[in-house]
Amino acid sequence: MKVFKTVKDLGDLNVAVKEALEVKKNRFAYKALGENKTLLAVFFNSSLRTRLSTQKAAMNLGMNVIVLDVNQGAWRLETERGVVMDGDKTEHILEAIPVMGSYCDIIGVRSFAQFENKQDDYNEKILNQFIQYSGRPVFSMEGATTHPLQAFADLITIEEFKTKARPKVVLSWAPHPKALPQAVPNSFADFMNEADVDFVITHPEGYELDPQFVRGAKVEYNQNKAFEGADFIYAKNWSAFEDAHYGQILSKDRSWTVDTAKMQLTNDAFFMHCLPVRRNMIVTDEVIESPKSIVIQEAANREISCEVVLKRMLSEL
Ligand code: AN0
Ligand code: CP
Repeated sequence: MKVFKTVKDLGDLNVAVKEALEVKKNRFAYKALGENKTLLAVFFNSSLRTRLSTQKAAMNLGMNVIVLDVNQGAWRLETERGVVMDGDKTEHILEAIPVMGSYCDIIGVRSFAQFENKQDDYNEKILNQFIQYSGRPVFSMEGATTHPLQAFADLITIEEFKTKARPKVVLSWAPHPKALPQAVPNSFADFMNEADVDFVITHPEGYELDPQFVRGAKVEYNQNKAFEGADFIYAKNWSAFEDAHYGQILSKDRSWTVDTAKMQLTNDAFFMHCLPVRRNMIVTDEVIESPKSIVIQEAANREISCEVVLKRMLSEL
């Protein structure tokens, strides 16, 4: 594996999930694979889970790890080619990326959507420059449009908790005070469309996601109706994708907050969220603290999803 951005990069999803469950049984089994190999994890944005789980996965594989927070201590980077650099940006990303590549064997990049230019975001302008110019295998630690390590961990979690062959999985929009990217719901849809689940997306009108990720999934605008018979509720906020309102907040309607009354419409569903989550906006205290909430187990599986990706990249170096 040279690149990890979408579900396609994993190949057969059943094989990938089996591999993940094997890795989870003995996460130190491949410790020799990463000997004298270095992971560079580059963060353009904040992180708790990705930062820690990625380092842990690399350490499980015997790798050395360097973490760079671009906005804390590195030079300010120019990302546009052809500009006269007479402003506050000291270094161009076209030098910075190959330099970073020279110190490591694999690179992880977190670079969120900036909501300034939809095309730049949906072309993964920053992440793709790392792929093009670093000379190293590159994986997304949440790019502008996808968060595949999260969705892979989500799928592993659903595999572990499901009690029927084909569970009903509902991705539900929920309110949030700030404009958030579509990366998490895009990747969740991307993975669920490939998995053996009955997948439904529910959101207010205007929050339609990119059709390349939604594909044939059912979209139900009535949240209560969508929740009926669900085995997993996956809550997440996202901002508008459509051109006219790209990156904007169209609604903060708290009637979409996941509460106990809504969970009672489901088939005693498990509650999932990628975290970080705003309580009593996205989900009530009661639901997230209930025994059906599996958000902590879900976050723990981030170590496993990342270990599978690193293991595959290491084995092809
Ligand atoms: C980010 C997002 O919604 O993409 C990261 C989630 C993993 N969330 C926030 O910025 C709160
Ligand atoms: N779920 C997730 O990616 O969390 P962080 O933003 O804390 O890494």
